[in-house]
Amino acid sequence: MSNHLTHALALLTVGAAATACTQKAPKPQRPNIIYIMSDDHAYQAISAYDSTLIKTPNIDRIGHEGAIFSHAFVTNSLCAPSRAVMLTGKHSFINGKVDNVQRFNWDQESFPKLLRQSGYQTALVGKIHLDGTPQGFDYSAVLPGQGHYYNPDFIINGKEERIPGYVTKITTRLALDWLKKRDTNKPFCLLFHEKAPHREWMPEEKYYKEYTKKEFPEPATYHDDYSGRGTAAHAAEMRVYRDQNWSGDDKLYPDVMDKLGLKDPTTWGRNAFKHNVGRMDSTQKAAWDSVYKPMNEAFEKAYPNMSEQQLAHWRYERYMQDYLACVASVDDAVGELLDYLDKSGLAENTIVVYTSDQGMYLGEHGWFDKRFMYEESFRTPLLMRYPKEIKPGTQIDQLVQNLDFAPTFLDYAGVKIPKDMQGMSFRKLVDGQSSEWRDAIYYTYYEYPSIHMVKRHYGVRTNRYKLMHFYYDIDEWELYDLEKDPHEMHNVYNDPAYADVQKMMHDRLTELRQKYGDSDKFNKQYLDAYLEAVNKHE
Ligand code: SGN
Ligand code: CA
Repeated sequence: MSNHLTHALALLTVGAAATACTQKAPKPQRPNIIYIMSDDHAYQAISAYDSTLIKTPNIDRIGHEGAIFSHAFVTNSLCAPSRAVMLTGKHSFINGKVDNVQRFNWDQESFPKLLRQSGYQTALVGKIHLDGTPQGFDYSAVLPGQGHYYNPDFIINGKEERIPGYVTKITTRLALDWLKKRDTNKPFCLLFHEKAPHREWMPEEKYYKEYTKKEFPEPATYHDDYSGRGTAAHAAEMRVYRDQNWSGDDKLYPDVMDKLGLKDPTTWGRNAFKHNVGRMDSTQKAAWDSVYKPMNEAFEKAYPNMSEQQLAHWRYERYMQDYLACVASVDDAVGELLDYLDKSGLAENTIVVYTSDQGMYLGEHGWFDKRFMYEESFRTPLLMRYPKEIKPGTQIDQLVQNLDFAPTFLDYAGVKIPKDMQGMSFRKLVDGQSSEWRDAIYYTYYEYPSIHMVKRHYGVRTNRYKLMHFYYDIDEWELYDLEKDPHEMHNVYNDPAYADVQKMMHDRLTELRQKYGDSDKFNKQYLDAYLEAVNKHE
């Protein structure tokens, strides 16, 4: 055989082998990803964690059919920073979005961008709370800023329109519409972000009708006097019985407030009430009045004879009724989405995550809101289902953070995780292949002075201990033994019995600050930029 012929035959063989190869081993099917995140949803209000307050059968389903995380945390307990961490897989001081005020740079790398580049279809529906045009999505339908509960405006692929109805239902409909019209030849990643149950808790009609009749037990620490802790807890302005608005939060009508001589801490509450209720059409408003008017009348009658304790209880119950009613609609939304996955045959190959942008105080320590590194706001719910890899009923107790989402999703999608992402993929942890994991997590918080007056702080948490440093206008350290004091009522910093622990926790803190590249230099830089931005705004 001539050399030429041998060569041609060889080429033919290689070609045939290559074809056979592509036919025999098709690229493994990559999983779809649905990342559901609601806003300010406390784990205390998910029955898979605690069924005292509410039953959330649909959200629970994700955990029962997959995994529930008992120690999931954020790195910075505030809306916009949390979302920036989730997208970039980097701490706030690295991605630059440290508070709700300073700008987010959408030009930086994010996991949706990387998924999209690798052939995924990507969509973002609902609240994102990051200024600028979202990047990395084939489709985006987002609420401007905080968004509204009733007849909300949406920016759909750059165009703003008002959509009649209730926000949780609309967000679900938009997400389902996108899923139905997507290209079925490609895997997809959907970020499905609910506005609810963010303040000022305006529930859907069927649920305010139900929940305004319910009673709720106060948490054990509702009347905390903060004597076991430092200045920061005293100074925070987030007490349900003192700092909520009678109008926007409690839903008292302005004329009732005037008759009773009640004033909100700022004019914001009354304006918010006017704007929120003012968006309703006449049918929505009539339904609202049919429930909230009698409630106002009953309160007007009872108020003169109410003790301070009774009033504090009434305000706690008002908070819980509206907050939990908003959660009930979110649970319905999750149910609709899971049903769709079942019906369309997508359930098996779709990763479904349920989480919140942070935790929330539901009256613990007397508070609402978040921001602190104390457990209720530092922790966040996390449930995850992926029938192909995760065994039903899995419980993960390791310390995971929202920092880990980006690398985890890239790992599942078979996309290389950029070296500068600071989180870790928890894929092996959750499918039981490995239990190797970190044993300490790092936290930073910056937005002060600001609404709720939670002082700037950073800290470290291990499985048992937590060390925090409050700085800027104070210089105070707090140390908690979470095993002996799970409600964090006794700061043991400088307690001789904890001298060794204190030293060990300082070492851990230094180590983590070095590892993630944080320093006082960043604290100063972001403080200056914050003050400048706030002053400009005023
Ligand atoms: C609003 C709320 C605050 C809340 C921030 C940030 N007030 O300002 O209570 O802390 O949002 O929340 S409200 O009367 O306007 O609702 S975040 O989740 O977006 O970070
Ligand atoms: Ca939030």
